[in-house]
Amino acid sequence: MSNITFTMLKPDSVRNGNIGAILDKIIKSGFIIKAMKFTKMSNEKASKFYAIHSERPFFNDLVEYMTSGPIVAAILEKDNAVNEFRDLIGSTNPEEAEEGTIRKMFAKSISENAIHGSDSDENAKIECEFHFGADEIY
Ligand code: IDP
Ligand code: MG
Repeated sequence: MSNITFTMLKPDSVRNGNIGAILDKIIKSGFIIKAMKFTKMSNEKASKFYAIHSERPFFNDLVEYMTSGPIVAAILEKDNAVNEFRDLIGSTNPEEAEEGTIRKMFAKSISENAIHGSDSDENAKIECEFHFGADEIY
């Protein structure tokens, strides 16, 4: 699955009307959409998704933010997808993100940072399967 990654356009991207612009950038960067849904995560689902951060001081705020409105979840395909997509979204903190990256262009802060991208092939597989059934992937 090294050619697959998982993304979420986070609630601030949906609220601020940036779904179209962000998807356009993703597609023009050569990613192919394999699965996509407009959905809202429950508290339980967001807590499970970010379980690795459960001991961090920002965990409760993170779950509150990620459940504050709908998201767009998607599976994307490209050679070396995980690394290529992390390059496209930029640093976690948009102030440190490179010019032209999605977080530089659309994120307001380190907490509300517009978009998620898997950080490894192993996590990409877990995250894709967390959000999508086999019959939802094309
Ligand atoms: P990533 O999304 O760039 O992989 P992670 O370290 O995995 O960054 O953190 C997950 C999410 O938690 C971030 O995207 C951001 O929404 C939030 N977050 C990370 N670090 C901080 C912080 O220091 N303060 C507040 N929120 C944070
Ligand atoms: Mg991460």
